[in-house]
Amino acid sequence: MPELLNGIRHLPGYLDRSRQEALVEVIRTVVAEAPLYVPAMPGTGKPMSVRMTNCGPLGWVTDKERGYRYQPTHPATGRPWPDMPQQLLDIWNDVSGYDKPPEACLVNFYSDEARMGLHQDKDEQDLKAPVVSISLGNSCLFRVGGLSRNDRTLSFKLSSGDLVVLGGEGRLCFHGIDRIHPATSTLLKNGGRINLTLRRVNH
Ligand code: MD3
Ligand code: FE
Repeated sequence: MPELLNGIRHLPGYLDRSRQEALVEVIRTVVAEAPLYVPAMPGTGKPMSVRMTNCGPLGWVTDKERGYRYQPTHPATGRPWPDMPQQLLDIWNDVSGYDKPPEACLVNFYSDEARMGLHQDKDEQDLKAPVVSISLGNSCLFRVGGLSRNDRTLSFKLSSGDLVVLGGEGRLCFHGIDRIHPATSTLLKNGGRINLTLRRVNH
């Protein structure tokens, strides 16, 4: 099912094992420079179960006081985010069909117990640019709906090496991660799942 909803393309097995391993190494380097942190929900301050960091000129962050936003520095270290690795630019150029490079790569790390509730991604100025999602490690149950929270949803599995390109109408669909399937990949020694989302933020 390459085309799920208008503009949502699933590319199963896009990355072979050696490219997955190379990306994990790249992400280890990013995390060494920009440690994973626990994001908090705006207003309540409730911690999210997913840990995050970023690379590229901008990073997506959230905290209790200031909420969801993009900023050029890490919230804990105050340092600029690490450079966007060439491997990620190559993937963007191959699948996005977009003429400008991504400004942010959000790195989501899921323990086997972590989840991400149903939400829309609309913190970007440039909503015409697609979002490119790369899955590494244990597989997960991904859910995608429509433009309203109450619309019917469709669930499918994302496995290590899969890409999803969210463009067109699909760009603003509600989506979330219902569960991680433990022990379904040997890529990450300590289990869990990594998702990378490449995004254009500004016009
Ligand atoms: C569908 N991440 O970081 S990526 C997120 O696997 C996020 O970590 C999930 O949702 C994850 O915001 C899902 C796939 C994804 C990303 C953006 C989308 C699916 C999307 C935007 C619109 C519709
Ligand atoms: Fe999202």
